[in-house]
Amino acid sequence: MADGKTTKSDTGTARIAAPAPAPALVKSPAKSRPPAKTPSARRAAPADIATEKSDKALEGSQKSAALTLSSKNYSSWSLRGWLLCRMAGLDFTEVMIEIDDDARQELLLLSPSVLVPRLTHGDVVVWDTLAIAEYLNETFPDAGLWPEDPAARALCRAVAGEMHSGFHNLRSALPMNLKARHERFKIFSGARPDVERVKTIWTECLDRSGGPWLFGDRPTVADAMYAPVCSRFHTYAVDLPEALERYAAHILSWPLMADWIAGALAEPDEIVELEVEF
Ligand SMILES: N[C@@H](CCC(=O)N[C@@H](CS)C(=O)NCC(=O)O)C(=O)O
Repeated sequence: MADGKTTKSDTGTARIAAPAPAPALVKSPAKSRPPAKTPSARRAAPADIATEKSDKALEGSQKSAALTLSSKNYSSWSLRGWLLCRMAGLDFTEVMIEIDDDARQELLLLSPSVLVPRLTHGDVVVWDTLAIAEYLNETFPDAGLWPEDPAARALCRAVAGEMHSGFHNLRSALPMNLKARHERFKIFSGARPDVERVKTIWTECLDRSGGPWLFGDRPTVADAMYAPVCSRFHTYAVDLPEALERYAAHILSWPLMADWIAGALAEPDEIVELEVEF
């Protein structure tokens, strides 16, 4: 199978229409990023900066893009990468790795980490979810994937990084399974500190920003990183204080999540080999 340039007929991949910019992603004029500090002689007027950003986004939107994913029901990293691409407004083709497909190994091997998600954009290939987030942020600066305020941005990077590099016990004890619901699930003691740490992070971010997203009135990389945790907390009926319950419900009713969940529900049931950490 060729690199992401596969056609609909031979892979069953779906072309994703460029999303209409969701209201939450539209930058309000009052919040637009201040011009970068440059020597006064070279300082660009705000209008020039806006044009520069739009040109960059236009250039980015003209390249063909494909995102390699595995199961929508089970693959939390696929979900994170997919949310980031949609939040950036990228027009991309989904290349799904079918579980029993002979092409699975070949597709995974195209990702140097042998993991998904993997994004191709023009001749750029980028894998690993945080690297994808940074690449999308640079290519689509208007999408505001990171908060504008430097202190909020630092915190956002820290909590996104914490998700990316940690929470191993939570991930293995409470695997993502969007179709499942376990009302009386007993959380393995080793995973409880992870659950508590997630609650602390959400509380700190929401108290600081006022919500409804972790960093205020628009979704950022942190929300994409923690979206699968919201689904896990729902699946395993994890008890949350009201404010965090509200946040998790906000994420689960996010139109992008609804799109993803619809795809997950359409997948074949019970892929036993994936009823483990993902
Ligand atoms: N640190 C990686 C983690 C990616 C990862 O673990 N992906 C899993 C799916 S959620 C995977 O590709 N597993 C191999 C497989 O699907 O066979 C990232 O940030 O992208």
